[in-house]
Amino acid sequence: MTTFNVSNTTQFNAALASAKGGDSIILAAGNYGSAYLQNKNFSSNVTIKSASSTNKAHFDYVLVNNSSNMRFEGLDVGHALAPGEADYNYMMRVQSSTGIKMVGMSIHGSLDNNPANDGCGLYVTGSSNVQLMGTQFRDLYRGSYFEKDTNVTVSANNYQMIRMDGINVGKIDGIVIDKNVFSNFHPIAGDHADAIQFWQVNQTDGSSNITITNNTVMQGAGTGTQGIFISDPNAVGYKNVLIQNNLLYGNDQYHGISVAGGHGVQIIGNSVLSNSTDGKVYWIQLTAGDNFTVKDNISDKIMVMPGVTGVALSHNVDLSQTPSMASQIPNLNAPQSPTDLIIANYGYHVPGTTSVSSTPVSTVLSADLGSSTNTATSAQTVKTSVADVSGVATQVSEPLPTYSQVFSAPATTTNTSTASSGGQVYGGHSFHSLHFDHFTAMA
Ligand SMILES: [Ca+2]
Repeated sequence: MTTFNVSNTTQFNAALASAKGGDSIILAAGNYGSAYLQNKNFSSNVTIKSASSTNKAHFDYVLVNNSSNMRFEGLDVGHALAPGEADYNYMMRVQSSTGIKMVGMSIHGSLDNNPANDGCGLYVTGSSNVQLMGTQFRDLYRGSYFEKDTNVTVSANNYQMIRMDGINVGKIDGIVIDKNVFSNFHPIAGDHADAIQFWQVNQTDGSSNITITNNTVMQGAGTGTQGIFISDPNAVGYKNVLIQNNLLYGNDQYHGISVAGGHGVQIIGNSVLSNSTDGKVYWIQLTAGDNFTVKDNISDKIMVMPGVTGVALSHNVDLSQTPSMASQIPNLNAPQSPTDLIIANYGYHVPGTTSVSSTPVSTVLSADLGSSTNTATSAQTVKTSVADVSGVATQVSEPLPTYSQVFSAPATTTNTSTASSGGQVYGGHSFHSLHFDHFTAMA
């Protein structure tokens, strides 16, 4: 095990050239420019780490290509867009790689509290066994995008001051999205902002084994976003999906949790809420697919659209049906933190505080959900522990950072150049042209 202490690009490149599995490269604070890490295959982790957690070593751009077993820790990655640089360019790319870990990173655009002038954060494609944890995304068009990957963990990351989407997922087999925090988004007119969005446009295969747990989406000082939006299914769709114990709070939006083309989907114990005077209902909606379990949720509204089959609905609060339940919510109209939105017996709870069965999520995920035409069985509807996602609990040893720990300077509470809560144009998704028309299903 060798530790290389480096303080400039020449030393960094030399250390990389001689590093072996188990070695560490410790970077003094400074600007290391752009890194192109290709064909770096190590037998075990090589750690590339900032010496200081408060004065991070900076890269303008990082590419990891055709490589394996690297752990990036505490690096600052990003840049303001150059004149003429496209806003779909990413600050960091991981492609055709395996065993890549990114921990405690800061990935950002120009830190001027305006995500309308920024590129995208992290793109991971064609890769396996990827972990993204404890990383801050800020001042970005999009936060992170995973496409054609297997076995991905996205945990305890913080998405703030984002223009469009926090997490995007294309074709995937095996992803855990757990304990991430989303707040203070600033879409501009024409954007279709989601905290978490899955789609399958132009993908030749479906997605499977998706776990979305313990995430919180608070509107904060920004514009309300859609929450967990699983859309645009191809013929295969989304198989084996667990959406549990997420808190979604946003105004001026409809899609809190929306699933189209799911096969074997559990939606359990989520809170999907908006201000009582909001003109739009923030809903849980099932659009196409089969074998759904929906229980223990509280939402403005819960809707199962025609054609969806095999739905087991139980023990939910639909505030459009029982508006009196809203009075149990501590501070529905001006929540300062997730605890202002927690009630007993339904919806989101702080992870680890619920009294539920001991069946771990991993057990449910590994259960055979049967053919896509089966209806939900009692075994699938057992309420599961939300604090014991296999593999994640041991990886995250510290609590979520507070906002002040994440960013030394607070985000502006108003952003007149980009805030447009009343002016979004729906259906004009610019990222791909075949986007599902969200409102056709309402007709
Ligand atoms: Ca910016």
